[in-house]
Amino acid sequence: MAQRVVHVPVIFIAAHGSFVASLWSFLLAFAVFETVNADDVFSASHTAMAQTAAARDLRYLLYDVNPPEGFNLRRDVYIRMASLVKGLRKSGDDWVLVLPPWGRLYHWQSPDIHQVRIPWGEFFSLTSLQANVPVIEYEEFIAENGGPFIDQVLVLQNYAEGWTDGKWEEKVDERPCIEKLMYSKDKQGYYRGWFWGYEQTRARNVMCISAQGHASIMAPVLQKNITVTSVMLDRAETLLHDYYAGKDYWDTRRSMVFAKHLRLIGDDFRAKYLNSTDEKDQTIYSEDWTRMKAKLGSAKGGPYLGVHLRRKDFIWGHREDVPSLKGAVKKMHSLMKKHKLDKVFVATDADEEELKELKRLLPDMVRFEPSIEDLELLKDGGVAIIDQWICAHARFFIGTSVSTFSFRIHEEREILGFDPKTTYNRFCGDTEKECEQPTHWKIVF
Ligand SMILES: Nc1nc2c(ncn2[C@@H]2O[C@H](COP(=O)(O)OP(=O)(O)OP(=O)(O)O)[C@@H](O)[C@H]2O)c(=O)[nH]1
Ligand SMILES: *[C@@H]1O[C@H](CO)[C@@H](O)[C@H](O)[C@H]1NC(C)=O
Ligand SMILES: *[C@@H]1O[C@H](CO)[C@@H](O)[C@H](O)[C@H]1NC(C)=O
Repeated sequence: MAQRVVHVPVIFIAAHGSFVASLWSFLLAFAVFETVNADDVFSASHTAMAQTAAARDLRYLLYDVNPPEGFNLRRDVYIRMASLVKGLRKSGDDWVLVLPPWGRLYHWQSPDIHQVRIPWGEFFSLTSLQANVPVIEYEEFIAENGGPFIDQVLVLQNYAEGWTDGKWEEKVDERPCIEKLMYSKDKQGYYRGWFWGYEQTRARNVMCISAQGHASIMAPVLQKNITVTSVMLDRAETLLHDYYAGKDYWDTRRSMVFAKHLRLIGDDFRAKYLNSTDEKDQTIYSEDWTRMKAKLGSAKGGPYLGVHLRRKDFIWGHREDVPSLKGAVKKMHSLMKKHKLDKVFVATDADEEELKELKRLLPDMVRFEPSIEDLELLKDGGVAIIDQWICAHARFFIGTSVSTFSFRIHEEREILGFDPKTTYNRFCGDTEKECEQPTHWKIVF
């Protein structure tokens, strides 16, 4: 058990003469530090699990999400799955959550870089995740399981008939597949599918399950109906949060600590270009999320305006809650004046043409723009996290309407202890009449 839980994400990559690479030797030194730390952090849970392990069968929950969903909704689905596994562990078997490798995301289009089969350790601190619920990387699952075989895939779907008599009730049933099955049988009778880009992976059995309700409605099915060792829930986003923004939600959310190398790169960037350090800005961070209990209003933040300006598909649909570039820049100027900030950091997915226009309208904006070498190291997911980390440390933040990318920044700022007035702000569309601002979700400790 002990060997399974302690996993140290060491990243071996050749250094290039770049901003990121200059930090690399330091990061490798840190990897050694985390090895030691990992043991400390989890020694308590090792003992607790070792005691019961003998009486309980080890079982694995795997999951995947509808392919078009983005990075930040996937982070949300993780919270639902962690909650399910916690519930399963309370009664019965010794369930472990297998982290679905990252890759093939619609938004991750940086050319010529390898963006598939990315382990969670490249983006998140595994020791932090493990302090919340037992998790392992997919490749560890293959090793422990004795091969790339998943016993049972359950493809989740809604009910073909919708809500009967317009009444919503929680239910789950085995049903014929509604959509075309994304798995097909090979000559040996195994099911082949995407499986995060692992071509050798196959499933012994696949069936469709209509589910309507919270993640925990799957618990009885996984405990009683299905008894095999490894079960994968595909289309896991079908299940809802058990208690959105409740204690369990926040425990899991707080455990999703960004990988140390990404935080360090973000911190270095803040110090270098934004005159922002944790001491001055009162944003001291604890590596151990269980001790991170900053009071609301205690964080001051760096002397800059943080902006998340979501573009691409958000403007293609001509949504009325998303501003023009001109409108957004006007708002930024007025916020900088109001809060006496002379710097603005902009995180955006704008395409090249829009970016050019934005640079023309806002020549002094600060952006995190990695070189191609850095991008190879960080990947689009790492750059997105660094953008979020820098926005999370700004004295004042404004994001984009109903963007999960912006929502995750709100949560990060809540964890850091910012006054909600500085966090729950969004741009309004140029002609939007009622511009409702985002909801404040308070941490439940
Ligand atoms: N680096 C960076 N990437 C961004 C930014 N905004 C969007 N992206 C990319 O585009 C993706 C947006 O998808 P999501 O993360 O799901 O967030 P969302 O804004 O709710 O988008 P939808 O899921 O499409 O509604 C992100 O994961 C990033 O890959 C940004 O400011 N900086
Ligand atoms: C689980 O088993 C029970 C009892 O046999 C049955 O009534 C139910 O339909 C099953 N549920 C699923 C999702 O297979
Ligand atoms: C950085 O911030 C400090 C105050 O926190 C200020 O005294 C100093 O002048 C700033 N430096 C620059 C280069 O703006």
